[in-house]
Amino acid sequence: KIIARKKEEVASAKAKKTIAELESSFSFERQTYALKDFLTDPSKTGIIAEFKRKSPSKGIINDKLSVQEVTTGYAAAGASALSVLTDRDFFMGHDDDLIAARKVNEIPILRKDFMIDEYQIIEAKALGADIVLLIAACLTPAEIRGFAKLAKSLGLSTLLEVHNKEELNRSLNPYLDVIGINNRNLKDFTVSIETSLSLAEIIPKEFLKISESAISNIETIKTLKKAGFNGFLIGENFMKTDNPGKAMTEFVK
Ligand code: IGP
Repeated sequence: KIIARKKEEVASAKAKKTIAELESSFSFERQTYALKDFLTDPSKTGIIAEFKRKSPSKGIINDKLSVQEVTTGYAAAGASALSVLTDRDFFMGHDDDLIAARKVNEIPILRKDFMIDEYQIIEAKALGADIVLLIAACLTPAEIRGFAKLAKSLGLSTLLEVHNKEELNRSLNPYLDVIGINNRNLKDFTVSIETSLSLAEIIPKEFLKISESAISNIETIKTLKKAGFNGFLIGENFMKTDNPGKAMTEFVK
């Protein structure tokens, strides 16, 4: 359902702005930040902190706060990177949220969306993103390879998201350096940290590992670090409070 909606969205975006127009945008000039450098920076927390107003599984999480106040709060709390939803229909996000976050932050930003077309990768760069998300469950291995190659040529990092062994094995390619394991099953929304723990061992050691979703206590981070995880993607646990940056500061203390 999401994929069909995305196809319409991309078609209408293409009609409004050509690839040449995207490429002439001012963001194409900027030096991007590499995700792997920030994940391995010992002065940062390894957390990729997410700005998310709403989700299909939880409904409205927080629609009161500005993207500027939330993301600068996360950066001050030691985030290695930021994740900003740009999907409107399912997550109440917006491209303008990413543009706004870019203006006030100097750490990598993930464009959190369902990427199904090369156009969206070029658009991510134009919006000021540093990282694109490729979800193995939505893409063929050839698409993942092609999209990751394009991202790399634009100076963008790719976060490949998998949630089982089969997706992992079919999707790896040399243009990737960071693998995310989603603890939330996108089909039935059930969550389990075990998903990360069991897949950790079979990820080849040249890749950095991130555990995504349903992380709400610091003990879980300790367990994941022991299992070799370099990064942690956290949204709701911070967004459900009225001061997500402060919630993150308390969390990592
Ligand atoms: C954050 P949580 O449970 O901390 O809010 O999860 C992030 O992992 C989640 O939003 C997410 C996501 C996605 C959203 C992971 N993969 C793909 C949309 C699409």
